[in-house]
Amino acid sequence: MLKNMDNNDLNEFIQDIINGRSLSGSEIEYLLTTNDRKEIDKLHQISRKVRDKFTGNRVFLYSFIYFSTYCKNECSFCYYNRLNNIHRYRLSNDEILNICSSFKDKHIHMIDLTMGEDPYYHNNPQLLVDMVKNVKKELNLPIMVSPGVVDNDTLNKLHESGANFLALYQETYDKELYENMRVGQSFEDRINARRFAKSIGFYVEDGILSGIESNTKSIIKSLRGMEDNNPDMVRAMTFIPQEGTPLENQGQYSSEQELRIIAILRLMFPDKLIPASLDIEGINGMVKRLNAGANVVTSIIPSNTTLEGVVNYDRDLEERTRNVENVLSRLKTMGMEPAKQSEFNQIIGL
Ligand code: SAM
Ligand code: MD0
Ligand code: SF4
Repeated sequence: MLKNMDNNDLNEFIQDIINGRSLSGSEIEYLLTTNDRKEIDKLHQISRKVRDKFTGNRVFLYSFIYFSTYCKNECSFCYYNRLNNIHRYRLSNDEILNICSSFKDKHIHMIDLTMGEDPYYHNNPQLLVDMVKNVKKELNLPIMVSPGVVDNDTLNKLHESGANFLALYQETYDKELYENMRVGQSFEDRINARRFAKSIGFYVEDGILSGIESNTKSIIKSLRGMEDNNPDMVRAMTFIPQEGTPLENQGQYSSEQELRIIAILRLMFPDKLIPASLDIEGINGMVKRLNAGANVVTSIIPSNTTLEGVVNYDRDLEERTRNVENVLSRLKTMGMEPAKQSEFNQIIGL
């Protein structure tokens, strides 16, 4: 499909994508399944070019604060599901604000406040609302919240208190697969929470897991499902089996498929935010994802904390290297640089 295109054809294809040409089902299927290395390399190259038309060599940086790892849910893929017998923590407000103050003037464009569906907050959402207010006061930066599914009243209050972005990943739009992943949770409630958030002015991130019992058809369904809901940010994350979970022994997948999906996402959502998460393979993984067309680096964590990630590739490592300084220096070697805060603010309507 791509490898036989000469430079003119490629430029025309890129221009069509930028002008809103959508990929057909069979094109997506081909790009997901071809084993031809030249095609895959071309796909990545085109995706970078499409990205560069919108955000050039500039990258957005989100720092990640997983402030409570308690959770009432039983997601079969997740280390923090309530049945897993693990060490958990819930940070105090002061601890959270201290971490926030360490991000001052560090080129961080947004703070992601993430939690498990911790009953402490879910039964008293005002605590979450107050925390958002405090973080806003401390840093005056855009805030992403990743609280799981919360009710509309809480979404309203979070937005009024300064939360700008809601991250809530469907994981899959294949309903049968969803039921095996987000065990006991409503498929529709999750979609509706995202839709309501968008309707009141939140920017919204959706995402899917790559490499989890899925076949090409279900991946296409998921890509289309995300498209239908018009998210502002879209992600694919490689499923990494977690100790103590029902899917613990479900093989370790390579990130190749995620990279391909990132590149396809860039063609489907040319001007949207697409993250390169540090949580899966650290800084080297960041480079691969940016080279596949991503334009955001997420899951930045200071080196001197015991904060957890979600997949947490560095859970057992002695040294944590996914701090903002390392991100910045690696971006430089790639010829990329952090965007200005004003560029990010413009994207999220500030
Ligand atoms: N508890 C909230 C929720 O579930 O929406 C917030 C946490 S959410 C940001 C955690 C996300 O990390 C999941 O939605 C999933 O996409 C990803 N994740 C969790 N476990 C994972 C795993 N084992 N491998 C890859 N991604 C995983
Ligand atoms: C990441 N660990 O970007 C974070 C997380 C939640 N909004 C994001 C999955 O990898
Ligand atoms: Fe809880 Fe979120 Fe993990 Fe599901 S993905 S078990 S809701 S922390």
